[in-house]
Amino acid sequence: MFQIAPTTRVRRSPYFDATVAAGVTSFTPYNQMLLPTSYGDPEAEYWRLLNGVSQWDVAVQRQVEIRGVDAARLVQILAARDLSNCRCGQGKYVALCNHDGTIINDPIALKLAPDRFWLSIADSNIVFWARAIAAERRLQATIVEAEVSPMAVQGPQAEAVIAAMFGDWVRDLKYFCFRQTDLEGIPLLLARSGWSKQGGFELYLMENSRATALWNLIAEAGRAWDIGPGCPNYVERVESGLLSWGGDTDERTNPFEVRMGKYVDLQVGDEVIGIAALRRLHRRGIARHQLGLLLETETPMPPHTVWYDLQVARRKVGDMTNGVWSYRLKRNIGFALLAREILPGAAVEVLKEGKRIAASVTELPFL
Ligand code: THG
Repeated sequence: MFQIAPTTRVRRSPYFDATVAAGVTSFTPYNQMLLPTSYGDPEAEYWRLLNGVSQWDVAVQRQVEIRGVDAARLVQILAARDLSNCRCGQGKYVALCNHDGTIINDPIALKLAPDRFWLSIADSNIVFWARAIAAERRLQATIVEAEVSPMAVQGPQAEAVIAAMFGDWVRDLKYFCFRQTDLEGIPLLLARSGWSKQGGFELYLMENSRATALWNLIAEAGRAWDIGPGCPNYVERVESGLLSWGGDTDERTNPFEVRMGKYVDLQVGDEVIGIAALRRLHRRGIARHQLGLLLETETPMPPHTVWYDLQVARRKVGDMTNGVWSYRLKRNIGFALLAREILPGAAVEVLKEGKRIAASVTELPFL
C-alpha cells in the first residue's frame, strides 16, 4: 500500500494529534489539508451517527474571512443568493458561481458583523477568487483564510451533549444560526449545522493551540452518550441527498442541475457574478438534473474514484457521480447527473469496469 508523503503542502488540522490518538485510519486531502475519513469501522461509525452522537474533525472546512467597508457588497457579488435579509449570527447555504453560472463552491456564508463575513468553503480556492473579484471591482475588503477550525458534533444525541456543556440556550439555536461563546476559556463560535441530516452542531474553534483540549472536552462530556470519533459520513450523506461539490459536480454544473435552484435568487443585482447566465439557464431550461439511482446488485460497492457512464438503449444519458451500500436500504445507491428527459422511474444501465449493472432512477433524497 502507498502513503501520502508528509509535506508542508498537505496541511494537518490542529485536531490531527487528537484524531491519531482516537485511532484514525484514513484521510483524504481537502483544501490542501487532511480530512479524516475513517476510524477503521465504517458501519459502526454510520450507526453511531444515526443512533447516537459522533465527533468530527472538519477543520478542512476553511473560513474565508471577508471584512471591510465593502465586505457585504463583495459577499453579495460572489453569491447568487439574496443576502440582504441575512442577520448577524445567521448563516446561509449559497452557490458561488463563475460568469458562466457554473458552481465553483457551495459554502455556508456566515455573517459575523455588518462588515465581517466567513465563507465556510468546500474544496476549491476561494481566497484567490474573492481577492481577484475585489481588485477588479475596486472594492475595499480584506480577504484571508482565518485561523479557525470547525469540529462537528452530529447525531440525535448531539443536542444533549452540547446542552450539557454550553447550557440549554443551545436548544433554541435555529438551523445555520450561531453565537460566539467559549468553553472553559476556549474561544469558539457555536452553530447549529453540519454535513449530515441527523442534526447537530459545529464548533468553530478560534484558537488553534487549544484544539486537543477542545477535542478532549467534547469526548469527556459526550461519554455519557457514548460519543465516538467519526467523519463526514459518505453513506449517510448519499442517503440524505447532500451535495459534495467537486465530487458530484463538474466543469459545467450549474445550481439548477443539482437541486440548488431554491438557493438562487434571480432578482439580485446585475453585479452578482454569473447572474445573467443563471437567468438565461433558468429561462431556457437545464440540460441535466440530479436524481438518485437504485442498483440491482446484491454486493456492497466500494467508493467511486471516477464517474460511471449511464446508458439507455446503448446511448449515454448521464453519469453516476457516487455510489455506496446503504445500510438502511440494504442495496447500492448513488447520485446520477442525467439528461433532462430521463425521469424518476426510468431504467438505466451503469457501465462499471466493463460490466453493465441495471438500475432504476428515483427522486433524492433516498431517506
Ligand atoms: N459546514 C460548514 N462548512 C462546510 C460544510 C458544512 N463547508 C464545506 C461544505 N460543508 C459546504 N457544502 C454544504 C453542502 C450542504 C450543506 C451545507 C454545506 C447542507 N445542506 C442542507 C441540504 O441541502 O439539505 C441544508 C441546506 C439548507 O437548508 O439551507 O447542510 O457542512 N461549516
